[in-house]
Amino acid sequence: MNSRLNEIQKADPEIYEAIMGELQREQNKLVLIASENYASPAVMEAQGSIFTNKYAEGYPNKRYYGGCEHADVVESLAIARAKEIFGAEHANVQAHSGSQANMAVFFSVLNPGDKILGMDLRHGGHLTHGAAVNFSGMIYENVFYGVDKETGYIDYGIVRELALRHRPKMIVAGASAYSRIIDFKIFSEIAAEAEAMLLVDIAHIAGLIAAGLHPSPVPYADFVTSSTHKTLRGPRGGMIMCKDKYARAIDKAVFPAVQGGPLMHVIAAKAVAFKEVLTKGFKTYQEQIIKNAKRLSEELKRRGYIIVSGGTDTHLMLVDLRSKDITGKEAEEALDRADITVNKNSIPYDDKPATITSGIRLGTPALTTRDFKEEDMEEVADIIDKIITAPNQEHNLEAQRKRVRALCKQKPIYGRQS
Ligand code: DSN
Repeated sequence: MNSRLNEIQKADPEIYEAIMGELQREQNKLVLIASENYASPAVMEAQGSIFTNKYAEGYPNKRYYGGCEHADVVESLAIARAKEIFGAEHANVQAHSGSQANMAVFFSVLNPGDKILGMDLRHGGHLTHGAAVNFSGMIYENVFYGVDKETGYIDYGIVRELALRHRPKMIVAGASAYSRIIDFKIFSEIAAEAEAMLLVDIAHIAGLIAAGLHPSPVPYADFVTSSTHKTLRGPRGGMIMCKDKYARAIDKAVFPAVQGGPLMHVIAAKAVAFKEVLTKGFKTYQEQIIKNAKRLSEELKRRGYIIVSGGTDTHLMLVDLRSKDITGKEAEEALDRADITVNKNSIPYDDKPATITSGIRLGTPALTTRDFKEEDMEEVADIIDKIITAPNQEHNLEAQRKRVRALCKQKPIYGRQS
């Protein structure tokens, strides 16, 4: 990896220093942010490739620029592989991000003022599922469902009741901080009953679905969107899948409605990542992500932590810190000082603002990429507990930092460069 940065070092020492700093950070800290991962060297090579130079507005064999013959190969492969992985009728791989994928879906079939029923951001939904501060909340009318206060699970009875009462044009399923299997079949039955379309945003669980470890929404949903860099472990980006009948509308919504030129270097990297998904090792990796998350959740529970919904079926968990007399913000900061990276996160029915929160969200995709197994999760849980128990004692943080360093050294993410 280093050898390719000689040119940056010469041309822009400040950026070089920042990249080297990031290399050290990724190498020497434990990343438990549920939405982050480490893309493979092949994915990063494709993303850093000369395809960054090419304009290719349009779609394969229907471009607005000459010289797209190689871009066509790359995008056609990415589309074919995406369709193969998920069994989709149509795939668009040009969305620059998961948010833009969702925007394109809304633009393809909704009009300003139409009603959307989505999961409340404060209960684990995503900004683009109707939050007031987001385009989805500004342009459309929004109604929200959440999770049950006692169980922490989605209450499908309430989703149905809301759908029949409000008659949204679109129902959005999918979440950023929900640790349980989502029943997409029930969602599709509710959508059919309410005569609504169904969009499922699988950004977080795309890798699990690709590996057959979480039920797929593709047979049930009108539209399925995802980012490509979370459990799927590709480059930072987005994608959309849909039924054939929406193919033209989706392609037109992505380009020219929402975006201009596609990022061909990112699409090349998506194609490489999709090829990796189609290998046998990918399923083993996804299985290990779930095993690690379950073990981490159990180990934290053994140490007196409350996990929202009581545990996890996926790659993430929400830790309710109210029993530990520490806010999410304080926990995030203390963990960071001991070289563990997490994000503070609202828990359902949180009485603290999103800038403080009563919880943290933990995920295992990145640690699993660096080959952490269940037994390592016991050590990780113990370190987290020790930090949260005495977040202001410098000697304690130093002791935990040493344990983090030892784990990182045992399981380096970037060979032995640092
Ligand atoms: N911001 C992402 C996450 O962390 O879940 C979702 O887009």
